[in-house]
Amino acid sequence: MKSTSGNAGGAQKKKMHGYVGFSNYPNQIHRRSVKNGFNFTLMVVGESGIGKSTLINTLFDSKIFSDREELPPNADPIKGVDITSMSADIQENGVKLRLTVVDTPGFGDSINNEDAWQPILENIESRFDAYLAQENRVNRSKISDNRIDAVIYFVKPTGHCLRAIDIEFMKRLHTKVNLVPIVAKADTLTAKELEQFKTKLLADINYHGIQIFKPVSDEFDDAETVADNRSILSKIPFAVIGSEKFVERPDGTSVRGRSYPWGIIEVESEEHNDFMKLRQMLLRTHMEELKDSTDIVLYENYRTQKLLSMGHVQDNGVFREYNPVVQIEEDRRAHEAKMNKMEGEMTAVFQQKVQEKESKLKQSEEELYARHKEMKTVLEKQRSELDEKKRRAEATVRPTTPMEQQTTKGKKKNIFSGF
Ligand SMILES: Nc1nc2c(ncn2[C@@H]2O[C@H](COP(=O)(O)OP(=O)(O)OP(=O)(O)O)[C@@H](O)[C@H]2O)c(=O)[nH]1
Ligand SMILES: [Mg+2]
Repeated sequence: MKSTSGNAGGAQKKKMHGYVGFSNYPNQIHRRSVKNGFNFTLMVVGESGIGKSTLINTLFDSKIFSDREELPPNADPIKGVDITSMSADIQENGVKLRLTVVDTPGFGDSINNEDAWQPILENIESRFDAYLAQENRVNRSKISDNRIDAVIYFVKPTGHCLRAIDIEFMKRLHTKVNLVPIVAKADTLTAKELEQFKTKLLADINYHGIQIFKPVSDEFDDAETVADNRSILSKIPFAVIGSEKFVERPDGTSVRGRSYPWGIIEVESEEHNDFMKLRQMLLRTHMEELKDSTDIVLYENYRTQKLLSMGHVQDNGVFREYNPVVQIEEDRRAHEAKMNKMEGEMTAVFQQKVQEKESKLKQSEEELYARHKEMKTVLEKQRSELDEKKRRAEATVRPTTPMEQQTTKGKKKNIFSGF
């Protein structure tokens, strides 16, 4: 069929003569986004006391997690992983963000941590399931999205390679969530130890084929974005420190950091740790990419697998462009094929019937012939018997010559004359 645009396969480039206004579209999106606000859901995973709550409070510069209540000395320790979620509405320069942080206290605290990843994976999948159920509803106008956009995985600053629990966790989850591994409490290692530790971690991650979230540039990115991505990439896995406390610098100003007998470590100093790069990636430059990757790649894969496992199959026919001429031709061909099939079936039935009749006729002909032959034999036999009888009868009643007749008469007389 001929394309009505006159340019099948691609749009024509047209030069405009004046301002019509669609270049304002990004501003419309911006206005609507500011009005509606954003959602961002983060999960933090790492063993108890590794600094999860502190880092989240430091990242968002607010008390998302309140100070930990000390457990009474005789209280039962948490058994297994206990997943809790915390939401907060925060605002910056008029932009509203509904932040949800999912905490996983108890991870890695048991004696046997073999299955520590399990409840976390189940939680992530149940959020996908909830989203899928909403998508399948008749009315989809209000879908609440509670899917996890990123997991910050806290690696213990051991200075050695990744532990079995770290590898198992990341291997189990990397296809379900954007993984952001970080070296926690980076101030407990020297700069050299940190550098070596990061190299080892990256080597382990690559060796085990674990996919972690990394910024990627493409040909459409401007030079600034490409440079930003490169500098973020160079710091992965981020080695960070967290602190909500302010410390005094030698010049008298106070900054968030940690103070030691030998000096202070500033949270927001790029020379002291990678906190700034982590925050930049999560909140300033790649939040939308994390959300996109969750929605378009991770959730989509999960959804496909789930629906296939439930027995759904994709009918690509419904996605074809509708062309009435092609459709009529296809219908005609289908009808012809159907008629041909019916005709073939009818011919086969007819031939079978003829064959049956023929063989029946042949059979009765043979029977008739056999009977005829039998009767003929019987008749022949009767005839020969009759012939025989006739012959014998004729022989018995043969006529006498005149001499014989005289003799007989005389004899007769003689017979009677004796009386
Ligand atoms: N040296 C050092 N200490 C830290 C750092 N971050 C947090 N801490 C300290 O570690 C302790 C535990 O921090 P939290 O943030 O409560 O740790 P958590 O991981 O939330 O612990 P749970 O909630 O029990 O799982 C606190 O005393 C923090 O001050 C850090 O970067 N460096
Ligand atoms: Mg905590």
